[in-house]
Order: sequence, then structure tokens, then C-alpha cells
Amino acid sequence: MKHVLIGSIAALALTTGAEARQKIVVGHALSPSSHYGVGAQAFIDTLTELSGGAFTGEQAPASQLGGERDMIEGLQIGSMDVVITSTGPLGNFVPEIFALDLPFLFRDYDHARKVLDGEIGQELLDRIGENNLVGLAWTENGFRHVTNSQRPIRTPEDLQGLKLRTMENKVHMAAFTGMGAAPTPMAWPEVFGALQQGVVDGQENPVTVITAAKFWEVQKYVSLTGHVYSPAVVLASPALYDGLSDEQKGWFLEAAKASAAATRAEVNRLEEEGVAMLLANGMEVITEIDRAPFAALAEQSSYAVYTDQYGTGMVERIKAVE
Ligand code: EAX
Repeated sequence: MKHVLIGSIAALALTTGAEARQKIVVGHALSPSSHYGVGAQAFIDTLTELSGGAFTGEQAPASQLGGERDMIEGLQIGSMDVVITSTGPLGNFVPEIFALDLPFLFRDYDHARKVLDGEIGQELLDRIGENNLVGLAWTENGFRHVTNSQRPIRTPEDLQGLKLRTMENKVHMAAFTGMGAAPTPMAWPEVFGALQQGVVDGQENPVTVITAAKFWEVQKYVSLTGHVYSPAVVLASPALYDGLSDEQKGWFLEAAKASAAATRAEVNRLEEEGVAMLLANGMEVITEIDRAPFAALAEQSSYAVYTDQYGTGMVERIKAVE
């Protein structure tokens, strides 16, 4: 009897040990060396460390498991664990998020990070949580700039008729229609090929992404328009997260915060060093941009997309954060 008991306890310990070691896949759109890759690795390392190895992880970088919209859907159906994504397609799932996609809303990085780390950021993570997703932490993509193959963009007139890939985001599309471009929404995995084949003339993304994607291979001009801040977010699948203990949920939250901190540090570095990389790779960089005429047109055409449904309260609150 004694032997049997010891045997079954040992077997039980082995089984729970095996079950507790769970590998978490962290999906994202960019290379492992990008600001998202650095953030994904920080998530994995922190989670592994806090859990004493009960959780491990691996990256699924470079849209291996689909575009950002596909990966968000994967979280909802439980085929993805954790995803780091821009807000590009997220407003299609959680419409309140469109507030963050409004052009010329955030003054600078300090302003954006303060909003996202504060009350407003938490409110929006909670909204995400009401839509069959788990919002763990805000992270970052960066201020977006226009690149193209045709001409230097200095004024809205220069944008006229330019075929410009945007994210699948109606606020961004309305902004670019207002500024005179012809926006074409497209999932990220298709963008490089579309630029290469001339299906579109240009696209817009932060220096972080322009460098990670080596867009100098297919684009000549970069204009530092900084027309919109592009947040990113660490999301988890409710199918995974809801089954965790409170202690385990705490590890996931800490891992997401560590991920955001690592990504922001990399964004800072690339903001300092990225333009030199673009120049060294033969791009023409237009740094002196009068943003006011772009802002006037973009705000006029795009703010109503959000405020018609949700009013101006959130916009005013974001602007008021010092
Ligand atoms: O999240 O689609 C985009 O342009 C995004 O900025 C990119 O996928 C990184």
C-alpha cells in the first residue's frame, strides 16, 4: 500500500510538472531585432524568470502567423497566446481605440507615454478587455512619417494623388484623404511587395519600422511628417489568460510592462540613430516640414470619424494631459 501511494504521488508530481511548463508564443509583425522583437524577448525572459521556468516562450516574428488583424482574431478564437500589435486594425475590434489614431493629437513621446501609462491608458485597456481580448500593457511603434518613390513631400500639395498605403484604419484613411493622397488600406505583410511592384507609391510608418523593414530598398524619399503617433499594445488571449491563477496573471502583467519598457528604450535609440541609417542607405530625408497645413487638413477630415460616435471628451482629455 505504502509503495503504491508513493508511486502515485510521484506520478502526480511529474504530471503537474509537465503541465505547468507551458510555452507561450508571442506573435508580431517585425524582425526579431526590431523594437517589437526586443519587446517580445523581454516579455518571454521576464515571464520565464518570474515563473521560475513554469512558463517559457518563443517569438513568432515577421507576420509568420499572419497580419496584425489575423493575429488579433487568433487571440479571440484562442489560436494565439500573446500578440504585440500596432493599433492599426485594433479599432475594428474595439472602436474606442480610434481616439489614439487621430492625427496630430499627441505632442511628443512624453505626452503619448504619459497618456497611455495613466488613467486614460488603463480605461482603454479595460475597453479592450470587454471585447474578447486581454489588454496587458501599452507599448509603442512610434511617430509615423511618409515615405515614397516619387518625390520629396514638403507640403500637402506634394501629396496630391500619391498612392499611399495606410493601415486598415478608417481614421488614418480619412486623414490622408483630407491631406490629398489616395489612401490604399493594406495588411502589413503585403506592403513591401506592393511598394516593390509599384502597386502603391508610398507608405507611412515610424523610423523604427522603416529601418526594420529596410524600406530603402524600395523607397527613395522620407518626409518627417510625424503626422500621427502609433501606439502598440501587448494583448493576450482570454482562452489562455482567464485560465490563469491571480499569481500567474501578475507575471503576465509584469512581463508586458517589461516588454513595453524594452521597446520604448529601443524606440528612443532608433529615434536618435535611425535617420543616419536611412541616409547611409541612400534615402533622401526631408526634415524641415511645416506641419500646420498638414494638421489643418487631416484634423478636418478625420476627427469626426471618432467624435461623431463618441463625442469630443476623450480628445479633450488627451490634449489636457501635461
Ligand atoms: O506594427 O502595419 C503597419 O504599418 C504597422 O506599423 C506595422 O505592422 C508594425
